[in-house]
Amino acid sequence: MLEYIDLKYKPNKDDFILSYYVESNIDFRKTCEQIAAESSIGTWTDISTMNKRTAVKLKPHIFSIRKVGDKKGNIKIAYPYKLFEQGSIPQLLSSIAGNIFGMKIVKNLRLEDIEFPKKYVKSFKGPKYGIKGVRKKFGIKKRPLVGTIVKPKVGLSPKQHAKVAYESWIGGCDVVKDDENLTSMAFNKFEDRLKEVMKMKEKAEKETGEKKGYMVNITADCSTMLKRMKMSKDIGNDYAMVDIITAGFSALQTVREYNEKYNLILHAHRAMHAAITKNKKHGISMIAIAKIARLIGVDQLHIGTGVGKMEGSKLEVREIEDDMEKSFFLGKREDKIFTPLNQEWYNIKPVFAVTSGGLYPQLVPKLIRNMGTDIIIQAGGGIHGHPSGTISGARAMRQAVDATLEGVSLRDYAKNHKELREALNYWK
Ligand code: CAP
Ligand code: MG
Repeated sequence: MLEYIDLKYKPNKDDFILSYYVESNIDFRKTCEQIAAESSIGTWTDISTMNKRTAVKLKPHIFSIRKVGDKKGNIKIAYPYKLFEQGSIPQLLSSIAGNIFGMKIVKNLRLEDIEFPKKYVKSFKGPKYGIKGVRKKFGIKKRPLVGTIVKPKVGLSPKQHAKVAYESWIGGCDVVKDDENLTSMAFNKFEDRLKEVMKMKEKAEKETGEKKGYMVNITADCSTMLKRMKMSKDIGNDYAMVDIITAGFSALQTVREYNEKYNLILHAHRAMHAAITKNKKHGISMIAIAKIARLIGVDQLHIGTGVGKMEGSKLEVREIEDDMEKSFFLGKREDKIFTPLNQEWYNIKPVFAVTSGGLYPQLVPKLIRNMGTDIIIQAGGGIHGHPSGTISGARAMRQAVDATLEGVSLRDYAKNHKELREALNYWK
């Protein structure tokens, strides 16, 4: 049987480094060997067809084992570069995130992080705009962008949807997005909505003198998404929003490819991520998903709030944000099991972190304290649920951001900002 555990192995610059949390149903080392085998060149038994070249050139090495119990712990595996197809996320995941999750000998398995080698990073385009490019589009140098999601999620007609978007923009939102499950339904067809909202966007830009953005949700089968990108481009829109998990990484790579000619800002929603990221013992971490999204080249990515209604601690959200923003991410957190890996990003631009989910004015100071100002703050219920309606809701969110940037408490700022005062009294 091939041996994969080699604690003396030193990864070379072309290796992929994978960090996994493993819980085994049998002998721990045996399960680790099987994980390395099944994710690369091996299977459950020795085979007569194995050849020396494969065994030597393509065999991964388990070079680090940190146990936290009899049959569980963190392992790091170095995979040879030649195991992977340049520029193909589907093939990468079919290997390092494929069969191994289903092996009976594995009780739990979580892919914690992936460190990509330079040659692989260079085989991707990364974001077209990145943080700087989006900020330049809006002429917003420093402060967080403020956005909303039109609510109800679905159900409005195109004209009603456009009215909510208009009120959000004149109330102070920079960007307005479709909800993740609004694409093109009988009551709100994609092309009708796009037309109506663009009319309102133009009106809001004229009245406010500010650039506004509309993240239209193009999510569908791949060929329909490409058609919708063209429609968004042709009508003069700046954005395309994609639910990247439900649409799939292969489709996202094609959308990014076509974006070379459409030049849209790609907004990535992560609906369904929690089916694989939430369980801290089994699945794939959000930081690994986020790194894949940055490689493929989304410009904006939902990464959580640390304070709102969705899963994700402040520390996790900040780490993901750092990995999205920095040109070199230093994996530093030493907790008992998981330490994020380093990542040099070379030519890959930073991704704008989108923070959303149960947000409302009161949470803005904590949000900015934890995540900084290079973020896009999105509130749906936190704007359209304001007691005086959408325009006031948008104003209250902008006032909360302005107060925080001026170092003034919301309570003090609310003394002469009615909309914020109403929000503070309404959401105790
Ligand atoms: C937020 C939201 C977003 C979630 C996604 C929603 O609305 O539109 O999809 O933020 O979560 O449908 O819940 P609210 P995440 O502001 O009304 O909560 O960003 O964590 O992926
Ligand atoms: Mg939503």
